[in-house]
Amino acid sequence: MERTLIIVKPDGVQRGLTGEIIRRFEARGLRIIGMKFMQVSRELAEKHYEIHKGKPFYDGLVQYITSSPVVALALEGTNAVAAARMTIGSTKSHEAAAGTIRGDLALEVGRNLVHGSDSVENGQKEVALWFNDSELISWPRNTDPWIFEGR
Ligand code: IDP
Ligand code: MG
Repeated sequence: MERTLIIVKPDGVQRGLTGEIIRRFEARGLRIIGMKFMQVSRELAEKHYEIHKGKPFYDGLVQYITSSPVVALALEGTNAVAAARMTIGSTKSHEAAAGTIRGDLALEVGRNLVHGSDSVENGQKEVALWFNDSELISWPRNTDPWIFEGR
């Protein structure tokens, strides 16, 4: 099953949108296998955003994600990565389609509320970076056969 790491970023938590954001992923059918409220360390932020190192927005990005608590979620589902990215919307919030989290709730790229893994490989890697095995729960959800055909 695909996995994706979702982060409700500091602006989402500060604005009281945590529930609204999680609701959209739950309603989409993705299964929560891990969730925690946490303060991101500089070390974790730098590892997570390693690929953006050297870009002009990198320092601001690390500052943003460590500025205040976040809620991290590990989600599982068929097509979890692509489906979550569509639910999140384009990186530049002002260009994100209406109906997406960013398109409905955000205006700027540097305050775009939420992170979602960008590939199946990164979904597995990021979930492993943010969660210990003991923080992940593999559970059969009673609605799974109504969401995942043939399971
Ligand atoms: P994504 O979150 O849609 O996958 P990425 O390109 O992976 O977007 O960029 C990671 C994060 O870096 C974005 O979500 C956003 O918070 C921030 N970011 C990206 N581009 C810019 C920029 O041009 N200015 C300020 N922040 C940016
Ligand atoms: Mg990204």
